[in-house]
Amino acid sequence: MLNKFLDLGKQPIANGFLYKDQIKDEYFFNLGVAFDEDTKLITQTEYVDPPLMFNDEYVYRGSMSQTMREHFKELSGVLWKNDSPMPKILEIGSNDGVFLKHWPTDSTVAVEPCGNFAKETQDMGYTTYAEFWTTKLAEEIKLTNGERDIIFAANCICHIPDLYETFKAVDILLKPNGVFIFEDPSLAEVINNNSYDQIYDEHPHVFSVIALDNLLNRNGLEIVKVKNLSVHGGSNRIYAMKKGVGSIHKSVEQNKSYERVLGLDKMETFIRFAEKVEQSKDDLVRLLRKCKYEGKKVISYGASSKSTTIFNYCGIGPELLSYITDTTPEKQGKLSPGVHIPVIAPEQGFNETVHFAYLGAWNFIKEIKNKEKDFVDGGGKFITHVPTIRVV
Ligand code: DWN
Repeated sequence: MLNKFLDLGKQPIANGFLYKDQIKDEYFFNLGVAFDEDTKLITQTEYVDPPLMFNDEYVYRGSMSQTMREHFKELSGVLWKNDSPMPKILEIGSNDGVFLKHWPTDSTVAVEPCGNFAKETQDMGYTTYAEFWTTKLAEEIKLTNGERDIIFAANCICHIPDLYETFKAVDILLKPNGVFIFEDPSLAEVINNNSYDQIYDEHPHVFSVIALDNLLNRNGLEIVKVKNLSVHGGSNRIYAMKKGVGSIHKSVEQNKSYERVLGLDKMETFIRFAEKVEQSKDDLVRLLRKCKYEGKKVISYGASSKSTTIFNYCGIGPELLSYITDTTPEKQGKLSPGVHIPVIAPEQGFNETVHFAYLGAWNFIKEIKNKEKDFVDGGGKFITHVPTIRVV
């Protein structure tokens, strides 16, 4: 049974950056968040149809941050050591190839429903299926390319509404002793950081290890290891295998018991979370209005999907944030989804005229602070809502 605990209101497609003449056709949906008493999964009350989000015009590039480029390089080094046989890998949701590029083209297969990115990795030499991940596709790949030693997915599984279909498809394509490795934002960190902006159309679920264990178990798989990661504001890398094949590492029970201490298996926890979300909204709007009243120039740094949730839920538009700077060419020159704040290149607007920059990409705070030393030295300040509204 689904118990709704949070209403983030009318929201647009989080990555639906648009031109002025597209405003009249902009798509909106109601973003409600619920706790499933049966599986303990945090999920949305209404799922957006995937092709509305993931299509040939998709704009998010995983390789835009140095942190993520290094993250995938390091992981690739862990998954394959020079003296071991090269594993046959399949990546679900390969985006612009930020992970894929560390693997040989002849034994690696990719699945990417966004046609523009599928073409990029095809051009890099990888067999890329420009399709959504389904049992039918898994059967086809098994016939054509063979079973896989490793099925990998980063920031992808929590994007798929039907988890039963997803896990069944993994079970079809995984070798008997193969490993399914996937990483997604951690519910524990979302609760600890009050980072409710991790919830938007592309993230129909936010995973706890408890919920994933329940869901994988119902589909012939089980978690054998969990690694906590710092990326994207705190994520978990889950290692799963076919049931009964691998030995279970102590990290699985450790994570589950930590989550029980946090109350991630109880509705009351999420009711309290919803109260904190509302408080965060009031505090952010108050701070931005104060800045405006004092004549300060405030912009946003990083046109993230996460900030789409914040701006639309809080009702923050160009009257409070002059513009957003972002390094992604595909977002520049457009308006942000729903509230229509102009997005420009950092070279055009991240300068000494800016007093405050709201961190839309707070998850890269270290990287950004290092990069923007001149801004900070010149008296510029960042604003973040994580874990509470503050100037840093
Ligand atoms: O799961 C998802 C995550 C991994 O990526 C997707 N559903 C979509 C996307 O979410 P996001 O847009 O919230 O991700 P980021 O990586 O937090 O977005 C940061 C944005 O900020 C990007 O558009 C790049 C930009 N940026 C920038 O302009 N200057 C980032 C850095 C580090 C910078 O220095």
